[in-house]
Amino acid sequence: MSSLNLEALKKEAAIRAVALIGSGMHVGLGTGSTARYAIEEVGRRVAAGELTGLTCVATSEASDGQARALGLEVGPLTPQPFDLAIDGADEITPDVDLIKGLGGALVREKLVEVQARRLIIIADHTKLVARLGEKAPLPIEVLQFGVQSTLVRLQALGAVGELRRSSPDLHVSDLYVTDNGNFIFDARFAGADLAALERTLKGTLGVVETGLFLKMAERAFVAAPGEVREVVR
Ligand code: ABF
Repeated sequence: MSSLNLEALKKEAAIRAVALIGSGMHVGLGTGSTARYAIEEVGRRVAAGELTGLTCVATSEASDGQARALGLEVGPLTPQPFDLAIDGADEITPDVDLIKGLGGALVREKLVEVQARRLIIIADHTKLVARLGEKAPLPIEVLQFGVQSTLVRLQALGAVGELRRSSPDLHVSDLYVTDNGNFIFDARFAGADLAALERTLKGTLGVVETGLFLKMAERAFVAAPGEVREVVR
């Protein structure tokens, strides 16, 4: 499938999710190329007068900038629950368990989306998997201080991987730094039950957060050629 068609599918899924937003809602805005279409559609609906009184929180500096440029009211994360949060994912199981974080925003995404009454995931069909870890690595956000010691701890748990670089260009060696000033370790755990691993990973010194979003999402709109499937937990 051409990348152009894949972008069209992402946009279709995004429009379906944004249709769930009503005036006056408090909305979490995700991060990544699919979430970008959702933010664009929210901006379109607000500009058309279809939505009023929205308050938003973005899950990354990039999404914050895009939303503000579209005239959306974006504020800091407070304990106020979100009526709805919309975000992308890297892998989606039939139970709507997710791997997220290839967009580098997993910590802020989890902090926002854990407060959402409804977390709606949007994706193209390439994100569907039977089991987490099939295609995508598991991003793990780690502190910069003592990072090599943290990697030794993760490798002792069976993790194989590398710290994410700021560019796929082999000549660029500097490491990707998240909005929170941390590194990301993209890890693979051969055949492991990632859900069982989540608690151990969260208890590992130096680990800030993992890209496992388990039992958090209500549903996913997954666009495939000719249809948008709804995967409901
Ligand atoms: C964000 O969207 C990240 O958690 C996830 O990695 C990314 C998916 O990006 P894209 O929509 O560009 O595939 O939520």
